Amino acid sequence: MSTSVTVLAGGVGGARLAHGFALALPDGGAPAGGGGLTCVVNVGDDTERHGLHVSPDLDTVMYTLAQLNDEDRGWGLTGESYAVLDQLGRLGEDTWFTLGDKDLATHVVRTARLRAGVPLSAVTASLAASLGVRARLLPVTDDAVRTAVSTPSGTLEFQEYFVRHQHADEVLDVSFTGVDAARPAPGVLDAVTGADLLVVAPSNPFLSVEPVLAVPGVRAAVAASTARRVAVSPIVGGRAIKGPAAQILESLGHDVSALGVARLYVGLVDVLVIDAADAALADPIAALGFDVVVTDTIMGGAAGRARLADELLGLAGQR
Ligand code: FO1
Repeated sequence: MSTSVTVLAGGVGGARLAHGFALALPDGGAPAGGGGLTCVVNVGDDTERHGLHVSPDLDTVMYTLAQLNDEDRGWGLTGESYAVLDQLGRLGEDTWFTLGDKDLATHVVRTARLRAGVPLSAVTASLAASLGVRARLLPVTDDAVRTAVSTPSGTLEFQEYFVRHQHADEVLDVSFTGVDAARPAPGVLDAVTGADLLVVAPSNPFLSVEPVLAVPGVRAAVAASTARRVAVSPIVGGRAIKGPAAQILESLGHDVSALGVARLYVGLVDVLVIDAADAALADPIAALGFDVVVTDTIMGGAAGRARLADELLGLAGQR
């Protein structure tokens, strides 16, 4: 029987590690005999553009698992063109959120199916299957949860903060509109409690991981899980691998280091995986009660992702 792995994922870091597991597990992580890969993905970044529902983190994971993603940017599809966006601009629409022609097809189909009453989890499953994804891809919730970022110049909708303002504003607070009334999507709680290995991806703790944990029932399911629970630090050598995690740690008063990340995950996971560049932090992190694994966490290409996933698979069953 193959190991069952559940990854709590945000955008690019989550997608790359999920891809590693899809490469390391049999049949691309397809569910079989209780094993396989499930990705539970943040929807706080979801947005409405030009009347279409866009789910950036779900799409980043889906395109990466389908090996269709733009590897340089980390998001979107490879080989894109922008004829529709150009024309939208000519018609007076804001075009700061870059939607490629092929990517737009995903949003058209998703929006049509949502409007017909199909839940986001079912829409996601069918989109992922159409693109050849074998692993299970679950939005953390079918309900509308939206991340709002409070900055000195006011509260911004997530993509306004992230893309339009290029995450340059100081972050004073992060909140999740709609989260109190949200319910976990079908399959999410079972995937969290029943996995052999539960992995918090090297995603932004405040913008990507917290909106997953904040959905009522999810944090408790992590606490009750019989899985070996592992987090991979998104901070290496005092810098974020990608995105604004370092600035946000600093502006919210945390240490900008793997130790600062570890303090956020006390009581949530058993093992903290840190990069070899941060080996000196292994002892202080262990003193917080974690088992610490020091390894190469920079997942450049497919081989690096599969190697890290393989190493994490070795941790399953050690609880
Ligand atoms: N990120 C950008 O930095 N600029 C963009 O114009 C942009 C467009 C975009 C369109 C579709 C999509 O699925 C993702 C897109 N992203 C873009 C990425 C996205 O804003 C972030 O990576 C995530 O929300 C953070 O995890």
